[in-house]
Order: sequence, then structure tokens, then C-alpha cells
Amino acid sequence: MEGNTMRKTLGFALAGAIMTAAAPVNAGMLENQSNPVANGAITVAPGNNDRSDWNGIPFYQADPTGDAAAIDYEQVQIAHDDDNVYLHFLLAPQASPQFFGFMHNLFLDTDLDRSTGYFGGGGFLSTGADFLIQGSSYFSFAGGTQDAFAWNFLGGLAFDDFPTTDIELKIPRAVIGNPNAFDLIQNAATNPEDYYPNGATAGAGGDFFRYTIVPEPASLALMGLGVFAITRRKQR
Ligand SMILES: [Ca+2]
Ligand SMILES: [Ca+2]
Ligand SMILES: [Ca+2]
Repeated sequence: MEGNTMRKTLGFALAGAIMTAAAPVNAGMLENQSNPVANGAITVAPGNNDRSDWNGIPFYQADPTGDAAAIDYEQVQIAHDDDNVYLHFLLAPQASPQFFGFMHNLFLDTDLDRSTGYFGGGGFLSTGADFLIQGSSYFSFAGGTQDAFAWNFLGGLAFDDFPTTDIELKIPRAVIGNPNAFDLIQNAATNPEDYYPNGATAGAGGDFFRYTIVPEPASLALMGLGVFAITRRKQR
């Protein structure tokens, strides 16, 4: 609805029409990255402590350190190849570092639609998460209402929380429905909790990060513009 309104407002300004033909842009999206790598260029496996495979992958903007205890996120890198998505979170060093694998919650909104999936009690989260990755386990949303923390366990994936200053995940694209893009929020279910980004708890319009796996081809955006132009002509 909003996208249609925007498209009409922008009328036939070509550049604007191409932008709005893409997925709806939420004001709370802080960053949208896409970092394709060669198949198998990144290794995620417990016991593999070589992080040089992440060299050259940009970080998303940093989370404050000291805003949480036990698990305190600093930054994330995300990349993908033909089969998998890879995430690498840096953690602030702790006085008493612990692994806490299952306390790392990664909320993935794979349809880029906040009105589907988990959005937290009272809707305090910025996205509607269709999948949850909790340590090495992954789940699909199963709540009867969007504020119900209810999930179907689907299986396990490669997750490495050793050493304790970072975590790495390898998510097969197929197990999260082969999305072209997803919005993400990272949460440490410790006390106090850490949210990354911090603005993720601001509800609708709150902050989140987006990762794009398959960019929308410009030709499709132009096709959308053509259909729109024909529709407009018919309406007159
Ligand atoms: Ca933090
Ligand atoms: Ca959703
Ligand atoms: Ca935070």
C-alpha cells in the first residue's frame, strides 16, 4: 500500500520509480549490504579459529560495548556464496568469558515484512522474524499471534562460539526459504540483554540491518515501471 502511494507520488520520475519498484524501504533500515564470495571461501566449523577468510568483508556499523553483560556484541560481517549465508559477530572481551551458544538469538525477517513473524511482546521489535537461529539450532516461527515466542525446531547448522570473542554461523540458504534478502536483529538473552542494533527494540520504525543475497535486477524494476505506466493509461 505504502509502496503504491509512493510510486504514484513520484509519478514518472525515472530514478525515483526504479527505487520504489524495489522492496519497500523501512525508515528503520540502517544498512543494506551484499557481499558475495566464492563457494567455500569462508569456513565455519568448531575448532577452526582462522578468521583470515573474513578479510575484506566490511563490517556493519558498530554496537556500543558495555551496554550488556556476559555477551556484548560489537560488530557483524555477513557474506554469502551460492549455497550459504555466513555471519561473524565480534564480541567485547569479558572478565569471565563464557560460551552461551544457545543464548545467541538471531532473528531473521526473510519476507522483509514486519506484519508476518515474531515481533516481540507488545510488538517491541522492529521486524517480524520468520526464522530464529539460536546457537546451532534453527527454527521457523509458529506463533498464533506475532507476540508469541513460539517456534518450530527445524534442525542444526554450523555454529562456532570458540574463542569467546566472536561467533560464526553458516546458514544454508535453503533452510530459511532461499530468500533474496533478509532483515536481521541480533539478541543476547542474558541479563541484561544486548540488542544489535540498539534501536531494534523501538517497535515499528525501529532499527534493523538488511542483507541482500540476490539483488533485484534493474530490468525487473523497469518492467514494474512499464506495468505501472500501462495501468495508469488504462485508468484514464
Ligand atoms: Ca553491545
Ligand atoms: Ca516477516
Ligand atoms: Ca546493543
